[in-house]
Amino acid sequence: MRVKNIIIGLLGEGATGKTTFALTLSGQKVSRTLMTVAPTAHVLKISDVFVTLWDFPGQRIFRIAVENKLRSSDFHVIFFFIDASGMSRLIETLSALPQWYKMLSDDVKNKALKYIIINKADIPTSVINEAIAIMEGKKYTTLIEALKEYIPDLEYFIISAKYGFALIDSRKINLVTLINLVIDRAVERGLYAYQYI
Ligand SMILES: Nc1nc2c(ncn2[C@@H]2O[C@H](COP(=O)(O)OP(=O)(O)OP(=O)(O)O)[C@@H](O)[C@H]2O)c(=O)[nH]1
Ligand SMILES: [Mg+2]
Repeated sequence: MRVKNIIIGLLGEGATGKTTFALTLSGQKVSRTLMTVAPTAHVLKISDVFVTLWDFPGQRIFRIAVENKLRSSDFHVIFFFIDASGMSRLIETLSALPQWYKMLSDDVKNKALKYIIINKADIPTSVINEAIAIMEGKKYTTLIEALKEYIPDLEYFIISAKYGFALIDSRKINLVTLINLVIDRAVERGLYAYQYI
C-alpha cells in the first residue's frame, strides 16, 4: 500500500523549541530536552498521511554538518522557529532566519511551503503582540523588508510547543489541528512523496 509522506524541516536558532515541538506532536510528554547535536527524524502518522519532521541542531557549533545535510535534503514544508519569550530573543532569532534560508537547496527555496513559527506563547511575559506588529511590518521595518526577500508572504503561526497549542485569531487550537491544516495545503500543491508500507 502506498501512503503520502510529507517532509517538514524544523529550522532555527538553538533553544527556539524545535525538539519540544517534534516531541509534543509525537505525543510524548516533554519535561526537558537536551540540545540537538545531529539532524534527527521523527515520523508521525496523522490522519492517513505520514509526516516526517526533520529536527535540526540550532547551535552554531553544528552548522557545518547542518549545512551539508540541508544542501541535499528535500522538504515539502519548512518551519522557521523563533522565540518570543522576550524582546531580545525575538529579534535575535528572527534576524537569523535569512542565514537558515540560504542553506536550503534551490528546489526547496522555490517550492516548499514556508512558515515562521513564533514559539513560547504560553509564557506570561512573552512578546506575542510585538511579534505580530513586526510581522505586519509595523515595527523593525528594515528587518522585515530584508526577510521578505526570502519569505515573501511571511506567513506565521503563534504556538506553544511545550503545551501543544497554536493561537489562531486568539483562539487556541491543538498543534495536531495546525499540522493538519499545513498538510492540506501541501497536498493541494502536490507537495508530498509516496511511501510504500
Ligand atoms: N515555556 C516554553 N518553553 C519552551 C517552549 N518550547 C521550548 N521551550 C523550552 O526551551 C528550551 C529549548 O527547547 P528545545 O526544544 O530543546 O529547543 P531546540 O530548538 O530544539 O534547541 P536546539 O536543539 O539546541 O536547536 C527548553 O528548555 C524547552 O523546555 C514553549 O512553547 N514554552
Ligand atoms: Mg533541539
